[in-house]
Amino acid sequence: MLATETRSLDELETLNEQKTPAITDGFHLVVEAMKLNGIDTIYGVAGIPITDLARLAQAEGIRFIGFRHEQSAGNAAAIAGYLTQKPGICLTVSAPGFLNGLVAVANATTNGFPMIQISGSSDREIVDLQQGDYEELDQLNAAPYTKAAFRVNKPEDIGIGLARAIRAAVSGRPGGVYLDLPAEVLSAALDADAGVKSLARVVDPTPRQIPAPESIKRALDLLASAQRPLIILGKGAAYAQADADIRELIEETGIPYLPMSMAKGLLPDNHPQSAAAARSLVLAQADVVVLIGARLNWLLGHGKAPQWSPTAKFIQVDISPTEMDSNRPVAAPVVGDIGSAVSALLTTLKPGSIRPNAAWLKTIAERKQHNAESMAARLAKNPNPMDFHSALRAIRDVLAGKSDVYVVNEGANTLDLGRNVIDMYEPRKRLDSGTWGVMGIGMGYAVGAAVTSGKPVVAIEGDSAFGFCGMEIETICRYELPVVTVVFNNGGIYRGDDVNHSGGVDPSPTVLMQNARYDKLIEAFGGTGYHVTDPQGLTKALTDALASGKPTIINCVIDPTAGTESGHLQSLNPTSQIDSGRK
Ligand code: ADP
Ligand code: TZD
Ligand code: MG
Repeated sequence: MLATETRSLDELETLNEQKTPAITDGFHLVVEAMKLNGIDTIYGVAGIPITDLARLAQAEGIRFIGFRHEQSAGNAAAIAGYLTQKPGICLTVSAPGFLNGLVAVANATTNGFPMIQISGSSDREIVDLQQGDYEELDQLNAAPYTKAAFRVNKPEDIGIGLARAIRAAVSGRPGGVYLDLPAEVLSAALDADAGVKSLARVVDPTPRQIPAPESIKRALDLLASAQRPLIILGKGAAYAQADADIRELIEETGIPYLPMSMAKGLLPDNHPQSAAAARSLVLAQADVVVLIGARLNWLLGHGKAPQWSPTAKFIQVDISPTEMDSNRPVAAPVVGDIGSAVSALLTTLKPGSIRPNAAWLKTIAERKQHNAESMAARLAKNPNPMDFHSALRAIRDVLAGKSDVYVVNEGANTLDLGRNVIDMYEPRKRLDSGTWGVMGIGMGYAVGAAVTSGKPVVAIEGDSAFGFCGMEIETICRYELPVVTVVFNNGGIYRGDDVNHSGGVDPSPTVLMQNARYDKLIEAFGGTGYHVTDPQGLTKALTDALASGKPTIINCVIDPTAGTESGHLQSLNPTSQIDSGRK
């Protein structure tokens, strides 16, 4: 999987004899180690001590995408990892640059995206004696926020260091890995022959993990006993790229399924077996639930009442054994990689042995119909000023039939409503705030998706969310990426109409600049800006922007009173029962 462009050790040795002098150094070994492992892109920010590393990598044919902030570089690397199953590489300078990137490493670990943050660091002797070096920080201390963290202390360990980082990032549940390269290791010289011999090409970095046959039988026996079965597909299922087998399992058994947000499109959202429009009903009434690459975390109400039936039984397909029983006992754990597990389920499945009860399918169909009608009525309203629904309807209609477009989505109302309204038709095309509900991933994910795929990206961003990463529009313009950013401008976090109850002049904590013109920002970098206030204007702007393929921002004015505080997460937002300051 890592071998897009690889060289054998023999080839390298020959090259070495022909081209390079008898001396090499850490910089060259890092680049050679990357090439040996098929790493073709680095996302980063240059500076001491990794400037020459970035330059050399570029000179050697590795694409370097330079960002304005390390967090976005890290997010781009993480989403590249999710999309390609190869660890995305983020390169940062020491201390502050490292810490900026670390947020993305922690987020990648939380979401199960494979990435490696490679950071330069200051001289160990000075750091360890805390003598105050330039950008001094003991960076390996951040290990708890990573899936794994390694430091290379001598140049001949660079190859093994990168190999360990690659394996840690992609094997098992993928995650964010930190690789610390002190400045002195980068500049250290060593014998070129010894250097090349120290490199390592990772063989089979994501070995198949075949589930035990008895776990497959146990799962199928339980499923055969179900009256009201349900399959839940999570982003682990999307990541696994076992699309055809997953679809076959669903269609062969006739079981209704629910996609988690980043699994939307794994089967097209208009698939007749999708129960997405009857979500609360199926969660509450299912008697046997098959989780495929989805965790029973807060996004699924921890698998507990009131969202779930207390008697429901769970089958869980996951690569991580310790995920089982994490929130609720799992009756039939299937531990293995999803590709192998779903294929084993299909092979062992006796035709006709699993059939959901007809009454169950009828109940779901009725609820879907009812909810679809209410949604259609909601979307058909055309309020002035424009609300979230009518703006999203316009985007949905432009994107229908353009299934190659990646959709990035973050914000609160912008995210929650966007997930419900925008249908996806292809796997791994929806990229969003994920497990943490984090803000600031938008532009990094947009760049990562555009760079790895060459396909257009539409980023639907709350105005607050966009602010966390907005300077990357310069990056998007510099690399001329086909990214259209639609800023849902309601003048605030959740809403734009909250007031300062002290009577003072400062705005409320949730309020942003009213009437901001985000479209003008991109004009500073030669991109195209649109300012729209109604669905017709949005339809035209988005259509034109996608046709042009040029970096674009659409400032989409949304009614400041249309949103809900905390979006769909009101129950998670503690409020003061004494005096909330709202009055
Ligand atoms: P969602 O948020 O979509 O519900 P989660 O991120 O909570 O999804 O869950 C994804 C799960 O998928 C994780 O528990 C992870 O261990 C698992 N996973 C990721 N890749 C694979 C794979 N290739 N095979 C099996 N399980 C996987
Ligand atoms: N900081 C980070 C890194 N992540 C967060 N999730 C938050 C802060 C808190 N937060 C949310 O959970 S949503 C949100 C913040 C600041 C922004 C919501 O405003 P928006 O979207 O403009 O992006 P809407 O459409 O106005 O709701
Ligand atoms: Mg907003």
